Amino acid sequence: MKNIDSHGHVTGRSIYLDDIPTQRGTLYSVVFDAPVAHAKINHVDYSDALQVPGIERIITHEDIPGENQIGGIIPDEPLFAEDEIHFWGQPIALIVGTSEHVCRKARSLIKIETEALPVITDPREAFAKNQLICPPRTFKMGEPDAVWDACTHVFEGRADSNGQEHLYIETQGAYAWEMENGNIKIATSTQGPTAVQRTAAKVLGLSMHNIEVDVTRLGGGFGGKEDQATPWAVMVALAAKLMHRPVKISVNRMDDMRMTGKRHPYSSDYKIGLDEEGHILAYEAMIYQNSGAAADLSPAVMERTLFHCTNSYYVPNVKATAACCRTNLPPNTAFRGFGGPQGMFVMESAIAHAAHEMGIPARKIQYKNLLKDGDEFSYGQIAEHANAVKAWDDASRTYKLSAIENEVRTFNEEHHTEKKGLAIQPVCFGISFTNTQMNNARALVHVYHDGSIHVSTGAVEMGQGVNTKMLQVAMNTFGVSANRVRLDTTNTTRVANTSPTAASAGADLNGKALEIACTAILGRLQKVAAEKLNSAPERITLKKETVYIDDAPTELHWEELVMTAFSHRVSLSEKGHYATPEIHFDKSREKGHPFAYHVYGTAIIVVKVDCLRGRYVFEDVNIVHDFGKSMNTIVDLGQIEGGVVQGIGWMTLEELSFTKEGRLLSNALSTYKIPDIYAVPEVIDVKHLETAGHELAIRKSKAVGEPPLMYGLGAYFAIQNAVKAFNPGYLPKFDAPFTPEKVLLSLYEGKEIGVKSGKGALES
Ligand code: MTE
Ligand code: LUZ
Ligand code: MOS
Repeated sequence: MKNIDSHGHVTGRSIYLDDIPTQRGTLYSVVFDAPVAHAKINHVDYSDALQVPGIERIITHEDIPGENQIGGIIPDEPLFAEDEIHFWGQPIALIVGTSEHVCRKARSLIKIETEALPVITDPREAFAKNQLICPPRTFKMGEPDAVWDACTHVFEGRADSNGQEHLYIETQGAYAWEMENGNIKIATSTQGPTAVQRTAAKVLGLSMHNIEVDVTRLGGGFGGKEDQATPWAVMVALAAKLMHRPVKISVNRMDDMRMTGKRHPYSSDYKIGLDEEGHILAYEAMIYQNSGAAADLSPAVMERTLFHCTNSYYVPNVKATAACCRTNLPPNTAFRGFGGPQGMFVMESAIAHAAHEMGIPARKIQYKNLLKDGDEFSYGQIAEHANAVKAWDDASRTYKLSAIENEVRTFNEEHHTEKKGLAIQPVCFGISFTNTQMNNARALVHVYHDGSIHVSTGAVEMGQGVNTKMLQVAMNTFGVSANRVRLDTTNTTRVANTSPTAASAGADLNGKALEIACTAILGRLQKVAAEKLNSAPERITLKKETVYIDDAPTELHWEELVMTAFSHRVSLSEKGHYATPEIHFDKSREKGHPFAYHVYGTAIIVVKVDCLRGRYVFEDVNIVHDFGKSMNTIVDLGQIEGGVVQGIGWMTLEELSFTKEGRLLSNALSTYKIPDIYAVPEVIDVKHLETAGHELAIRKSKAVGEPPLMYGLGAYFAIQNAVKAFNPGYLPKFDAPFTPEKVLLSLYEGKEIGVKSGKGALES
């Protein structure tokens, strides 16, 4: 089944936030944000700005009727700065006027006097100064300290990974208007409609039932709209309430890049111990997360870093500690993988380090230590249906790994200014919100008496195809064709108390809730059919819009069945509620069974490095991925391709850069490079690992949103291997992204490349 949005997208008819028809009297707004990273605010002078024709009002914290507080996990973030600025780009006021243009003009006329305070941008410095968002946490299994002496090899080092700009194509935005009786409706581009509703109620001094949030779809979220779509929506809701006019905001790209948080940069120390044969006996990590200026989702991201700190490997003795370090950067937030990729990068760095010192390819160590059924994760869950070895073996066989190894070796022997590098990247990612209580969802289904079906769920469509999957669940459960089903917007009045569409769990949670609702209506229809056909309900099935008895079609058609049920006064509506069974986690012990299941896979990555220029091309990315029983192979394939390219971008080209004063330098697409069509791998081939799927996955089709991003980690190590082939004196460093500049320096590190003059200069 094709993605139900494909036609709308290519014809430009899909509705995004900025396509919503504007109402008469709509006002536009722009945020005035902090021009320094850390300071006391002495005075802000809005007088000139207010003189600009078309400016209606400038709203500050003083205008807030409720609480000036938007923190989700910890209440530590004001909507508008009051006396102090904590990051460059922090909102101070909302300028509201008759056009965005006049608001921008007014913004340039605002004068602010500040008194500088010390700026911290480095997480280790923040840690040393005890600037922590919350107490550090430690996951521990076995006792590493007891086994270091027994290890043949022990290596220690440092691994750093930089942040990542989400770069959703549709920037942040929202549109709010007042309805009757002071109620507010907000249309917004958010992954978390309930978070917007709750926070707007709090800031506006209203109750949640006064706020209706509606989301049609997002032009991408990638985690950047899990929490950080909220402030914009709340600001325009506040303006709409204060001014009794519809108010809209559509943040432009540079404002968005400057004001929003990103993937967390991490800096970590690791220690790894192995035996003679390369079995990892012990692993220890101290992980410093650069959280930015407020908590946002950082404690949850840090938690997932710990969950994934050993990736797909079984390590009997683990001690990993992570700290959320408060710096003066915009609060960092969810980004595809949610701290998992950062934790895995440290582990993969430790393995690459060990392999380098031991003079063997990293893949020998990786393969030896892959998780098997019955192995325990450091958090106490036991690996079941562990497909790590299966995926690796399948990839190795299908893509002829030994032939690739030979090909790379031969190429490197024959070429002097170009080298190839090979890396294998296994991935194991846990599915479920790590916070157990968030794993629930609801769906609302109406069957209209003409036989058409209306579906609402808590899932937000952001390009990942969740609406297509929801439609498939409804059509398959009822046995009707796709054109009978309509997926409505995500709306807090139809589906309440939702978790954000995140953690790759959107399709599982909402799909299961939808299945429950559809099955309940189906049960009633089976009864009606049984009565009408003088049969028993359990003998009735629905297929191809027809009622079957014991697999034999009858004359009773779907439309007639529905009409009969309606005339018998049978309810044709239902609300389904689903809460993932079996999962639990005890934070006091840091042990439990937090994940419904794990997703596995293996990528084989080959890169070719131009050793004169430091540039590189990814030739082949070959992946064996555990889809379970994919319910939509085209949608899922799109998720793999997008995820792996986004992961490679993070590891290679995308370089966030802040000055030490906390100003974002990579603040536009001219200075922040993401993979374009020339940078994506020449070949991405994806094969399905044949597995039974999992009962807790929707229709046994495993979650696919985030796991593929982590295949991109292999890009770093593939480049590193190419560099090693060129420069035997290179000492591996783990400092992502591996930009062409860094590659060039690595290629010549330790080599004499000074310009010689005189005889022989040309030859050298
Ligand atoms: N795919 C597209 N096209 N756009 C997105 O914004 N977000 C990713 C992933 N795939 C995203 C995407 C992230 S971060 C998550 S958590 C999942 O989709 C969320 O959707 P799901 O739970 O339905 O998989
Ligand atoms: N969000 C969240 C997430 O709140 N909890 C999670 O575990 C999670 N995981 C991935 C992405 N977003
Ligand atoms: Mo995704 S980081 O869970 O929005």
